[in-house]
Amino acid sequence: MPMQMGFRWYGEGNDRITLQDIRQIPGVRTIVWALHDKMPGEVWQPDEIAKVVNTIKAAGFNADVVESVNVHDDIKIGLPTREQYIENYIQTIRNLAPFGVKVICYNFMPIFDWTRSDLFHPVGDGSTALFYQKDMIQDDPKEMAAYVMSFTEQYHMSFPGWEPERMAKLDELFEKYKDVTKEKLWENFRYFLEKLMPVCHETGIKMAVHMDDPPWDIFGLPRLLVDEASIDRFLKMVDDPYNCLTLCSGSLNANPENNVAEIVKKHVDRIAFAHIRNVKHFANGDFSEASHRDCDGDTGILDILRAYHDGGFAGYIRPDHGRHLWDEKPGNVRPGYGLYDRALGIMYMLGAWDLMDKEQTEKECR
Ligand code: DNO
Repeated sequence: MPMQMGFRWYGEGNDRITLQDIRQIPGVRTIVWALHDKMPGEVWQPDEIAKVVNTIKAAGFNADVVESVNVHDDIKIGLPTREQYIENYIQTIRNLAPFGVKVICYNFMPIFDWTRSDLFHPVGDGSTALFYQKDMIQDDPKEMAAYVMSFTEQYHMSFPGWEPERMAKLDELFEKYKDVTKEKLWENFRYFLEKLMPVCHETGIKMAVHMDDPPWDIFGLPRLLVDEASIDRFLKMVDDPYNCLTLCSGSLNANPENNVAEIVKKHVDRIAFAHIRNVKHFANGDFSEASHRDCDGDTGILDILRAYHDGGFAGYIRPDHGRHLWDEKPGNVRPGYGLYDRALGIMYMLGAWDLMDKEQTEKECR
């Protein structure tokens, strides 16, 4: 099967972008979806799944990729209560399978998902983008959480991984994580995945872990999937074709030392889902997200696309965060998930892909 282009959609009533809008972007086959009102650890029920999947399919898309089924902190911490949460996760996988789901994207980051200091930072051309100011994300996690929660309160918009219910218990959560060293977290990760692999084989669903974003420890919390060596370790730790990656170019490349194209070449068979995002670095360690165009950032988007293409990538790909353009602003757009820049990103990626296809066909004909 060839690569399939996807678009993340937050669901009816939760996303201003409609499936009809997405239909007008050339080449999109897959809607990347989730039940966004579910807390980590809850079972996704068949009737709730059916409602969303039927809507997606009625609009002419497949619903092959879920992003995310979030992992309960007790599993990451390794508490005895993890057993029930793992059972629930397995039940969710079983409930998703009859609807044709092929890939579950998730992450194993302690407490916080992606972390940024400014969600609407001016890029310099009138647009805004997500921005990471290194010296602001050092000591006080509460300040960061309060900043993200201010958007939730003001605009009635909650962000996956930043559930207000969890953010309200930050002290308790930090206390629970205090003995979770990096090695302990790896061990808990292995435990979780080994329990899941049999049901993945049974249902044909791949587990595709997202990279840690940014790819370094924050607020004293360990982060695991940060570079090529840790990805190698992860894939070897549970060496199973259903234990896969959501390789996020922008997350990894926030560290300029990471060469994402090389990682793609090495592990293309274990990448179930590709997130393509471009990042621009600043000398002091700050970074800004950028358009998908190669020269607008430092991620090496064209080399990455070439590595996927020439490696015969047959998974799912989606534009990741885009800038906010043309009147997209706080209150009318989900940070990073506007319509326009992601649509432009798709056209850029498909342009490059079509050209590489054409070159290859011509070569083969000669
Ligand atoms: C950022 C996203 C991540 C991703 C989760 C997966 O915008 O790519 O939040 O969905 O880390 O669990």
